[in-house]
Amino acid sequence: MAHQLPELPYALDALEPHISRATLEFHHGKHHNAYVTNLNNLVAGSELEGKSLEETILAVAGDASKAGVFNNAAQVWNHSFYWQGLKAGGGGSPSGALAEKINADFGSFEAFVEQFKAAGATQFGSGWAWLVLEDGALKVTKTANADLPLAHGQTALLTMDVWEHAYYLDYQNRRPDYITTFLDKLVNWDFVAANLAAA
Ligand code: MN3
Repeated sequence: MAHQLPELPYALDALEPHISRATLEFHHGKHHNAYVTNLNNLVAGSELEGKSLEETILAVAGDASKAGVFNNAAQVWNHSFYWQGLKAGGGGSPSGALAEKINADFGSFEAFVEQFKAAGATQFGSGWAWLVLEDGALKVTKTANADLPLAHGQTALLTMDVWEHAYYLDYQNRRPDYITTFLDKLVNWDFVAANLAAA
């Protein structure tokens, strides 16, 4: 079966005023959808047709001749994951086992926030900031363009899209304001906790 654009897990206006309906219409309906269409066109008739998204990413990661497949497959994965990490009334700090793990591995929640903000702010050009699990420890990372933790043996727990299309309609050039709002108002910590529990 061809790759599909997943439905957003909330209404297009659910994240307002922090992320507008217009941003989600373009970001999900145009950008994310284009990655799905491109990926299906690129794998049609090849040995990759019918493989899962993860299988496809791992099959072509590091293969320069398959960069188009990798970029589009990874962007499909990244966006589907990003949507789930957001929710109306989100943000603030986590609780339970996730909070304890963050305190243990970063020293404090505030230290995590500082690292995550810095990763998003210092990713030059397009890319992603991540909270990942690697060898049993939480880490903050950043990746350029479509690159993702799956290609580096890490388990993704949370991501923040810092491509301009993620925030430009709402924040213009003010990426730091988008990052602060992401953390204060939008993070779905239940999703992150479930990812940690399943890792
Ligand atoms: Mn995006």
